Amino acid sequence: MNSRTEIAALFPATLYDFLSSGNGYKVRLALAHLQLPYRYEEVDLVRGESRTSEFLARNPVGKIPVLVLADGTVLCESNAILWWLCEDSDWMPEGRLARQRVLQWMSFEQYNHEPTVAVLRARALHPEFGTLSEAQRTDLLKRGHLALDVMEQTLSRRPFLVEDQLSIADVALYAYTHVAHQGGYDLHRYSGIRAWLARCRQGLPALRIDETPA
Ligand SMILES: N[C@@H](CCC(=O)N[C@@H](CS)C(=O)NCC(=O)O)C(=O)O
Repeated sequence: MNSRTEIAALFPATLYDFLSSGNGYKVRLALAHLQLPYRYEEVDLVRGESRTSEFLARNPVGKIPVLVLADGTVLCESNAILWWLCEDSDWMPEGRLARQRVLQWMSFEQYNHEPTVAVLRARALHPEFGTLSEAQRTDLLKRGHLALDVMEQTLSRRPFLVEDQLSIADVALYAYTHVAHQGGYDLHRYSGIRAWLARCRQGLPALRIDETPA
């Protein structure tokens, strides 16, 4: 059995997710791309459903997305799930150095981009998560724009983040960048990022972030 066949045998899976989540959206995009069947289970974060004992038994960190495979194996952390799903797909470059670059961008996403860009958007979409002070908002806007500046430096020179093809690094960063304006980020100043978003859209499945998977 090759590993794609092994993976297919672990589906249908169940994805625990929250529709507006970019972290969940990364996994939804990969599952659609690989045409792997799954059941979508909404976890209402506004109602605290990620902190119930039932949910914490699956992921003690109390966060979606969580993918539960048909044999009961539990996968957590959006980028680690992306890696597991796509390791031997056309969304993963082959060279050792290219894979290092993929992980480098995915680490950047989790450390510099998501904690700023995603947080302001989440607070704008879901005021129930709590309000931020003006100083906190200003700081997140500044640090998020710094992360976008870093992406722009690369994307004004090349079509995708790693080599010349769409990879899971692009998927990881597309998820919150394409909706960054919802958190107040100004994408007009980033022509390289805007052109990259359009290129990503061409290679990604036609599934919007706010669209419940079929
Ligand atoms: N590093 C995690 C972050 C996941 C995350 O922050 N999930 C948020 C929604 S986007 C969540 O579940 N929050 C619920 C909570 O903290 O109670 C990943 O990439 O999967």
